[in-house]
Formats: sequence, structure tokens, C-alpha cells
Amino acid sequence: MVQSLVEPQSVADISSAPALYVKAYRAMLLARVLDDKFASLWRAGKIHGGVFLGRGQEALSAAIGVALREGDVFAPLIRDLAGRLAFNEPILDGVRTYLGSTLGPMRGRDGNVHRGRPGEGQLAMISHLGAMISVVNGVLFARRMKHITGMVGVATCGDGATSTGSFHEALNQAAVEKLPLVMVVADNQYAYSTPTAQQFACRSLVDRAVGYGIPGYEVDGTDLAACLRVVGDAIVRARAGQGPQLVVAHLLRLCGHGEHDDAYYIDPQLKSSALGVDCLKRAEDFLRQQSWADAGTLAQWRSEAVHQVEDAVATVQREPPPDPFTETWSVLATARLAEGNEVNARS
Ligand SMILES: Cc1ncc(C[n+]2csc(CCOP(=O)(O)OP(=O)(O)O)c2C)c(N)n1
Ligand SMILES: [Mg+2]
Repeated sequence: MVQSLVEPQSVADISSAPALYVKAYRAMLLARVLDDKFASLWRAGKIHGGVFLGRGQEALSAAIGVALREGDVFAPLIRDLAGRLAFNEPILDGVRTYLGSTLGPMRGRDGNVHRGRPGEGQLAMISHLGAMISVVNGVLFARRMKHITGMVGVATCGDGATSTGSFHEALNQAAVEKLPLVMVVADNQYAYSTPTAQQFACRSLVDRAVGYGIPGYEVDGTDLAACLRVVGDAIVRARAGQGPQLVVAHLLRLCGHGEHDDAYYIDPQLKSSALGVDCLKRAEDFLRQQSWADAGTLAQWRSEAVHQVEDAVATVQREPPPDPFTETWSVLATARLAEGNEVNARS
């Protein structure tokens, strides 16, 4: 059952909000171009960790990023490049982390996707399987103890993560404590190669909201306008003190689990169904229909995204890898707090 609540300040009709739509679309586009670049760098052997893409999930992720404000907290997972960029993560952070530059937020140690800027509200992920929800709860508790109000925390996860104990414990805790948590689940039909029919027996994951005593909302994750409205409204409600919100988006992962996975197991019928629509293409069609962008503008935005990505990669390829003899190997957050060093500085 999907509950509906009185709207405190709805994102309203998206057709009257072109600036928000365009901002989200450009974050989606930049994420798609950057993800494609990460994939080709991985194939060229330049990235030693795994590369995980958000292809097909950019609308949902970007809708989170544009709805967040300074002071909020976001725990992005492996398919949230669009949301990270929309919530002001510098493009260099992802490039430096994957390519192992010492100037990156992880000082070149990760070579993967576990980066963050906790001081700016973007948490570094531990695991894709629900571990971050409790971490967001912890930040929200800390803010409560400091009497900070009017902020929210957003955690994301996939359909597979909803089967874990971490998900249950964190959702239950957030509900009991009425934390301003927005839990966004991307039901992308597979957890690695496990289809949802082998993952859960309820009609929709949104039905779980009733069990936790929190409101739940469903959204078509291929539709940016719908994502902006549903995710945006959930964030508005949590910010207004209405407690945790569950949003479940329906979409399809348009890639393998990671670049090492050719996704042979994805049902071809799903690919040709409504779930398999490419959200980026759909957003471009919408922009044209609304006359918010013509073909020339779309081409210009794409060219700008490509240049941003190429510049970032060229910059990072000239940067140094970690030196094992000078690296302290101390915990990054502790080192930063203790030394006040500037490794995480924006540039
Ligand atoms: C405890 C644990 N078990 C297994 C894994 C490996 N693993 C990482 S992501 C993943 C599947 C996640 O599926 P889902 O939650 O649907 O997210 P999606 O990848 O579809 O975005 C698995 C099995 C892990 N990281 N941690
Ligand atoms: Mg999944």
C-alpha cells in the first residue's frame, strides 16, 4: 500500500520548473559521459579496482542530488555518480580516486569507488549492501544532539540490499526515532545476476514501508520529471519533520554489475519493456518537447561534458601515485582531523 500525506511544500508541477530539470539533466549527462570514460579507462588497464556504472539510474540519482542542500548528508552508492555531481562533488574526485592520484580525497589508496567528503556531507561508502544506512542514521542522531534541524539524510540502495539485516535494522531504527532519513531504493531488477523474483516475495518493495510504519512512494525511475517530484517531495517532508520516507524506483540496470560483468543474464524482454527505457534519452525527448532545449543546445551541453571529462582525465594522468615510503597509512578522517591537512581541498 502506498500512503499519501499532506504535502508541506510540494515540488509542484515540474513543467513549471525548467531550471531544476535542466540542472538535473546536465548532472545526468556529465555522469553518463564520465561513467563511459571510466569504463574505457578500465578496459585500457588504467584502473586497477572495479568500475561500477550508474547507466539507466542517472535520473533517480540526479533527482536526489539537486534536492539536497548544504548541511544535508548523502550516502551515495556505486550507481550514484549523477547524484554526487549534482550535490557538488568535484569531477576530479572520481577521476583521482579511480586513477589513484594522491591529490584525490582517498590519497590514491582506493582505485575504486569508495570516496567521499564527509565534511561536506558526502559519505564515503563502505559497502553497496545497506551498510551506509546506519551511518546516515548516526549522522542524523549527531545533528539532533547538536539541536540542528531542517536537514535531511539520504541513503540509497538496490533491491538486493533490501534483503539484508543492515537494511532492516537501519529502517526500523530510523522509524522508531523519527529521523529525517530518506531511503531511496533503486529496484533495477537484479542484484548482480539474481532477479527480483528470487529476491523478495512482496508485490513491491514499497509495501515494506507499512511494516516499518513509515510512508512509502513508488516512482518510474526512467522519468526524470517523476523522480524530481517524488524524491523532491520526500526530501521536503523529511526536512519538515515528518520522519523517514521510503522511495522505491522501478528501472533497469542498463549495464553489468561492474565493467567485468557482461550481464548475459538480463532478460531481453525486460530490456524492451518500459523499465528498459534509457532515462537520459527520455529526458532529452522531454527537454525538446517542452522547448527547453533544441538539438543544438543538447549537442552543446554534451560537448561541454566531454571537454570537462577529458580535461579532468588529462589533469589527473599527470598527478603522482602514492609513495609507500612517505604515506602515513593512518585513517584518512582521523589524519585530516588531527593534522588539519588539505588533501581534501577543492581544486
Ligand atoms: C555482505 C556483502 N555480500 C556481497 C557483496 C557483493 N555485492 C556487492 S553489490 C551486490 C549486489 C547488490 O545488488 P543490489 O542491492 O540490487 O544493487 P545493484 O547492484 O543492483 O545496484 C553484491 C552481491 C557485498 N558487497 N557485501
Ligand atoms: Mg539491483
